[in-house]
Amino acid sequence: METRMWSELLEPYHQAVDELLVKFKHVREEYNQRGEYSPIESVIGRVKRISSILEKAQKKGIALDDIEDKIEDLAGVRIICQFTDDIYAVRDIIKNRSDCEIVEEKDYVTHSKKSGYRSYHVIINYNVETELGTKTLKVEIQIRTLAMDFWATIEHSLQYKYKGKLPANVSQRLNNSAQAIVSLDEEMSAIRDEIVDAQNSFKIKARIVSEILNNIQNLYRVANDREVTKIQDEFYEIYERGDLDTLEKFDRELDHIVEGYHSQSLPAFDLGDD
Ligand code: 0O2
Repeated sequence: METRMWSELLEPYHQAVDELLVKFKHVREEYNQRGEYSPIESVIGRVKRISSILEKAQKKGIALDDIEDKIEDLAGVRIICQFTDDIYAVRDIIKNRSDCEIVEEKDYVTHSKKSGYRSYHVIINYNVETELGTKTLKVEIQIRTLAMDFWATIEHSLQYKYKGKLPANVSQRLNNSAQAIVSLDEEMSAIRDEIVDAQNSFKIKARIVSEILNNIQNLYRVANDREVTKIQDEFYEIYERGDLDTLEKFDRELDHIVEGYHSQSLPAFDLGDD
């Protein structure tokens, strides 16, 4: 196939990956905006390199004309989660979307591959709107935890280095580390609530601090400098104490002060994020 033909063939797959990355990032944002824990930690994607396509086609005896039908991961999206349970939550999110039709599922999480590889794969039919009309193509979505991703990335590099023929000692160590990854995921799941609580507190604190600083900045435009400096010092003192409840109370009180100035119709000021 000529290079130009490859580009034409792969262009809709690039579009599909780009679109799905945006969509899944927005799913995560929606959870964050609602102040809820997002089962999606991060999303990456790629279109398979031509050299990898040729290699796979050769390995599986696929004719070049059948590539689109028979290679399901020309477009690949990887969704990384924190905990094993999140993988199934993400699978359900995909199931419920009207723009993704799941055509195949491979659960390598419960049934790991012989290599020790663990990940949940879904193959979807996805429509892209092209200049030539709607094109339905397959996208492989790999869903895995951070720990599973770490293992798979290392193993993939080693397989590449040794051209698929891993020395026995490396293979043994990879097997051991695959076991360690299973234990790590189990341990993390056992303290999931603690971890999620800590992460939520961190996010809440970041939001409150940003609100307070925004209000203080706005007060500088309308209030007496000495008064605002006093408020700012008070904020630093509360911040250093690190008590979230007191910080929240201070935030509410500051809101009242700002509203007070606002209702006095003093110069309008921006209460949104700068
Ligand atoms: P790349 O470079 O990631 O694109 P198979 O017949 O098993 O070779 P198939 O039928 O395409 O492959 O489906 P499968 O087994 O679900 O694997 C699809 C993809 O999952 C692979 O794509 C890898 O990305 C990943 N994967 C599967 N098994 C392993 C494994 O043992 N180790 C690692 N690190 N990744 C794996 P490609 O095309 O093989 O590779």
